[in-house]
Amino acid sequence: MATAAYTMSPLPQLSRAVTDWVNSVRELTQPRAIRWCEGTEAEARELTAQLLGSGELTALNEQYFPGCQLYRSAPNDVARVEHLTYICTRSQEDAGPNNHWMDPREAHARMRELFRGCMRERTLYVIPYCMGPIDSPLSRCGVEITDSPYVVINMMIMTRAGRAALERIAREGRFVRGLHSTGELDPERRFIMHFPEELSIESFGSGYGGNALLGKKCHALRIASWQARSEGWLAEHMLIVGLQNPKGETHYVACAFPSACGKTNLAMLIPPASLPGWRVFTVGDDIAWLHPGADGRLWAINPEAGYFGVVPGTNPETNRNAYEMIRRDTLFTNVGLTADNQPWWEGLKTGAPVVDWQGRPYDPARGPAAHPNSRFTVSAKRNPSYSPHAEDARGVPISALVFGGRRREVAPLVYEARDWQHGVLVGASVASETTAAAVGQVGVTRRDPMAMQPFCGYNFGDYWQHWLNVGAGLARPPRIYHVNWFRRDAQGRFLWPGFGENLRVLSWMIDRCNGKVGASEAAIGRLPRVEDLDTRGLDVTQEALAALLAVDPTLWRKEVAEFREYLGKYGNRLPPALLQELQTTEARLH
Ligand code: SAT
Ligand code: MN
Repeated sequence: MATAAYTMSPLPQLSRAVTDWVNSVRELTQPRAIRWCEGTEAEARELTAQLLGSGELTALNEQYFPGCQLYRSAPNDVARVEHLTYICTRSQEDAGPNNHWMDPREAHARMRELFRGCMRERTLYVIPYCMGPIDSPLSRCGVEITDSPYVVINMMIMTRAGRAALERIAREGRFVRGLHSTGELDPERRFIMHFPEELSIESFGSGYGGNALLGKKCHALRIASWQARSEGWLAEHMLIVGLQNPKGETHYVACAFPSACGKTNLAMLIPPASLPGWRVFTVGDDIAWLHPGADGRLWAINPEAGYFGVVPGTNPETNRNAYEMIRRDTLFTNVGLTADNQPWWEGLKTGAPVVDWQGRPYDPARGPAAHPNSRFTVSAKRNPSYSPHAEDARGVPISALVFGGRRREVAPLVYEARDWQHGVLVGASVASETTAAAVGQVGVTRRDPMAMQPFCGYNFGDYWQHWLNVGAGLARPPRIYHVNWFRRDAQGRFLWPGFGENLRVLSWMIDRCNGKVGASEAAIGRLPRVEDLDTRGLDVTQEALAALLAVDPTLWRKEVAEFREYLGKYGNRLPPALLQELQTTEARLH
């Protein structure tokens, strides 16, 4: 029985397919009201005012943080839950050993029971959204249904949400269906289910980030990676940054690092004073959709419209752009507060916390003031380094792809793949120490191919084959690199200063793309010699530089043996070309 009254709006008339689906969800979830999101600023203001009124949001200091609010999530709902995230394909093999799998019939049945009547006394929000510039043929659309107004205001920042997206859906007919309810926020009744064959997502029991903002990881990575394979492109966990050299030439680079490994900082990099004349432009900080262009190059769009970034550590020295960006019109989640109601987090050099992220009086004995995975949500337009080409319908051409992880040892500062095929092996071999972005132990090294371990919506074996196919079709493929900003010395100290200084490594890559600089051949690929890097004004000793660029054959033989064992899980889905590349590397190491 239908219980909801429509808020009068012409939106339900735009797409029959969307309205039919909304009606069937209404029957199942029994909301008190339905609200279709137009996507206007007035609507965002009204929702925010409503949440401030109900106490779900706290207004922050108007003088120093105008238009900013604080949201506190449930203390047991602060990160992605990979162990409760499933890919539900008819065949388990298609989901692959890299995913938790459930039969789609069983998953739908379970979710139906969770969703049944779950929105009684709540409003059902319909959020039509477009991932990517609204007029780009590379963009794809979806609709999220949710009972969380917090999700609505996040989605309005993170995507192009509202009427224009629904009009596009009405024209195209195809959209990803995402159904979300916070349920009771009970970790025992929490699931994030993906049905790539149906282009749909069902998420229950969490209100946090990647579990609940379904346009982000669920759609733009897990479902989109599946869509991308069938359509001949790549959906990747990559930032996109434009680097303009002192001569005025701009190269775009896309970099894949696991969550909370500095993608946002690299995307907003500020050139060090010792490298004058460089400018850096952000296209995206988390996700890249890469399409082969008619010119044989790879073209990238950022499907997102905002940033959902890690707050702790942000300060004027680490990322001045981000620090400035989040001082107005920003939604903070799970940070602490100062006595005068300013947000506070670890790594901020000013102010002092009096309230922690759970709203309790701050007591260092109880842990940090801000949760290590506390986040800011802010429009990309607030970014001082936002690229003038970020909204280009055709995207930006990519000169280099970069993979990386957080490794104390083994991986050198940077190396270059011999060619695309070898580059796919390099990407597949990424491993990284875990961070607070996902529930679980922090700091253990795990394999994270292409930084997509939590996000690839199908069997990694098929995914690597798809990567090989895409590269084979490119007349002018980007060069492929691996970086490690996190290498340490025997005392555990970082060898590389990171942040703005990373530009020196990126500039070597660009010079390589232009054939302007040398490299030395190593077993694992090509490395810069110390003299190939621009080290003017760099405060790193020669010994540290040598250590950063060293390849220890003993450690690497062990690394490659572990990787070979890992690949074994993929059995006959493993592309033979990848094994061939592995053999080549092994032979060179012996
Ligand atoms: O998945 S989230 O969007 O919550 C953040 C991340 O892990 O990158
Ligand atoms: Mn991410």
